[in-house]
Amino acid sequence: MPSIALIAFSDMPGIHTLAIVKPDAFATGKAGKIIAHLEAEGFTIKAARVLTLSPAQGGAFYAVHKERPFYAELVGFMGSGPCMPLALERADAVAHLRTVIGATDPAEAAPGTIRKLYAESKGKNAIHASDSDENAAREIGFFFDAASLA
Ligand code: 3AN
Repeated sequence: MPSIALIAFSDMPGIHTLAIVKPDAFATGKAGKIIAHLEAEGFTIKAARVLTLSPAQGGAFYAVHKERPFYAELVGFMGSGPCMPLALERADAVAHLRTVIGATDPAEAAPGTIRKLYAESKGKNAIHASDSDENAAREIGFFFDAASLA
């Protein structure tokens, strides 16, 4: 259950979202470029951490994909090295970040998007982004408590 402060943080409609710089981006030294790209798009970093997800953490975060054929691959990949969850703030945060990251498959991502620039495959696709305000609140609460949100 999120704390009262976290609910207040996440309740301002549309201005918060969660990104995760994925392990492939860390492995290829692209994390800094991706963060710079996000800042250039007007996102402010409200909280950040670097961690390697345990199988339990990865499984819980992606529980919504439990029935998908790539679930085990996804959880294994997300726990294969460090990743960086970022709580981000900007007007129209969820929709704008989805546009900035591009399509799931980098081969289909629009030119200039993060996945087109830095991702290599549907699985190793450099960055996660929340897909709704509701999921943004849940996902921010998954990684950050109220005290760690600026
Ligand atoms: P998105 O991240 O663009 O919202 P989703 O929600 O369809 O995409 O998938 C969640 C994550 O699952 C993706 N970011 C990607 O890492 C992984 N994924 C999706 N499709 C595949 C696939 N066919 N093979 C391996 N991993 C996949």
